Amino acid sequence: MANYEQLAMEVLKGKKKLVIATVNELLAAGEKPLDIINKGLIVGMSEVGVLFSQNKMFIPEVLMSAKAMEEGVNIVKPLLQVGDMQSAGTVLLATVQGDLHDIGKNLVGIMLESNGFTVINAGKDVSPEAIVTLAKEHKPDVIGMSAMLTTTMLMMKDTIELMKEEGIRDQIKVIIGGAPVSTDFSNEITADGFAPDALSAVGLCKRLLA
Ligand code: B1M
Repeated sequence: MANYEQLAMEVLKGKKKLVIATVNELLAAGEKPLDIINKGLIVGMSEVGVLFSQNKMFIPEVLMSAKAMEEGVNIVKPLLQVGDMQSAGTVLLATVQGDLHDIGKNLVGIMLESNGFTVINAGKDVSPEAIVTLAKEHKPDVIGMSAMLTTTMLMMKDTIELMKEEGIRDQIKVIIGGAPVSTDFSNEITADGFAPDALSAVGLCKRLLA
């Protein structure tokens, strides 16, 4: 019988096929899609983070884990989405320029979609200019920026400054997230808020648009 510990271990070991099989088994056993993400896939990826920081795992292995996690998320993602519900708002999501980490940002997108938001996922390594161009085109209610590197988090500030220069800052809320950022940093760069995880991002967007 499949369980969450096993799923987390399979993510940690980058075993893509086993992750797919275990996720399907857990779903067949009646486990909730959100639990599969939170209790299995994220737990495994968090352990990858610990081992990577201790130099006990290296980039090729981390990428295999990331791929395995993505495959698992892809199976549960459609099951999280809310059918024809009226959109709770539109969120433009991007990992900032110079930063290739997109697992967390994509999870934020999934959680937002499953809570009725329309999400425009601009991808990773997205420049301030590209974010502003997309914002002018799609007119989102919120721009959500993700950064995982201390070297790229300053791109969030640059993006907000460019939004001001282009005259669109007043019309769009800005939220930020990712390991190196915080509420203090959010205040410093005049964002509208910081969310420590994907679920908090949903709550934050709801509060900002209420
Ligand atoms: Co990199 N990496 N990485 N990495 N990587 C970190 C971030 C690092 C902390 C590892 C470490 O040294 N301990 C470190 C950053 C150090 C720093 O700047 N302080 C680091 C480094 C140094 C690097 C490279 C420079 C390594 C190198 O090449 N020498 C390089 C940089 C590449 C680049 O971006 N230019 C690099 C590369 C990579 C991979 C490509 C191999 C891979 C990314 C694959 C991918 O994303 N597709 C990778 C990974 C996987 C990690 C770790 C191990 C795991 C990140 C992750 O996916 N976590 C990470 C270590 C760690 O985090 N402990 C590390 C799981 C995910 C669910 O959590 O992303 O935190 P997280 O997202 C959470 C919250 O943060 C929040 O909600 C999410 C879900 O709850 N959140 C938001 C995130 N965005 C949000 C936005 C919001 C709200 C909430 O609103 C908009």
